[in-house]
Amino acid sequence: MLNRLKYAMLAASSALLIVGGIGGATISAQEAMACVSPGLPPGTPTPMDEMGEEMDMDMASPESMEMPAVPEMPVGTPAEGDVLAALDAAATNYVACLAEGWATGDPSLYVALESENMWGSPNPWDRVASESEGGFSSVELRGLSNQQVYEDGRASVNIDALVGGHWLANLRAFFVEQDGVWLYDEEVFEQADTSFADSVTVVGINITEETDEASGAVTYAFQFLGSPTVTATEVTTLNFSNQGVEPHEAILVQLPDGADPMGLLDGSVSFEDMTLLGVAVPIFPGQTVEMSLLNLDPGTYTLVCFFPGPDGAPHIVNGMVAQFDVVAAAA
Ligand SMILES: [Cu+2]
Repeated sequence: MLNRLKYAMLAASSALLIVGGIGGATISAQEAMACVSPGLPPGTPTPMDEMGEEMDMDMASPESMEMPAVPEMPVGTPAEGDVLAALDAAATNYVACLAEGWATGDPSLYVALESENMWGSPNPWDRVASESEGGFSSVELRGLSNQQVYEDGRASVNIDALVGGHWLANLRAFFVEQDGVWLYDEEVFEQADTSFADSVTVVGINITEETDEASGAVTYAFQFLGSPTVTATEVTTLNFSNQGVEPHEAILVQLPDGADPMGLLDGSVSFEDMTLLGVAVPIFPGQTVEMSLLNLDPGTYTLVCFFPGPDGAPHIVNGMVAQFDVVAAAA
């Protein structure tokens, strides 16, 4: 269950995918396109189904979760003309299909628009299976910007999107042209532009690792630099600084009132009880990553990391969970 949760979280976070730059045009709801997707042929058996337990174990091994260092962003040149138009259309359609797929529970709508590179598997049903385990409920395109083309033939566009109603995601989405169609190929989260907001609160959070000299056991923490009580503003930006040597993630969720987050481990708090609000993944050693949230309601919020440590246990088991409260501003 835990492995499935972690996998779902990673999958959900990766599904979002769009980067937004500054100055992108806002796309109104009226202009939003309907999803155009060939879909995937039904009934294809998935290796994930067949592998079952084996896959779960694989996901839990530190080796399989190992992350590379912070990737260097390629340098491109501004996209123009037909390529620019095709890129914007492909990104807009992808987000429309993502929204429709999440709403209808049919991930094949957007998986069909992804290249084989997206998940390292030539079988897109692996992706469908992973996407079927839950995640965000909605995605709304806010703007496209920073369209670029690269020497390897790929192109990228930053997608600025509101995910699940609160998360201001900004992703650089890479596309590759195959048989005349621009397919979603890779996504890298970038910092959201929050300059539109009248009020922004930045919450500094260090991610720390402490090793017990005697046992070698590592304890992890989300360490708030200030108070873990945050006054509600239009935008709340969580600024994560990884002070450790392992990669981490920050998953922001809301649990039922009064629920103990450790219940995520023993199953007393289920998936279905939890509302996923935003993700920052991965956060490499030495890296600072921001997660910006729009109009967080007053309440208690939970941050958690499911990345496995050297012992194979998800970091939450060894301390990587924290809560903070959002309180209404004084009238
Ligand atoms: Cu972690």
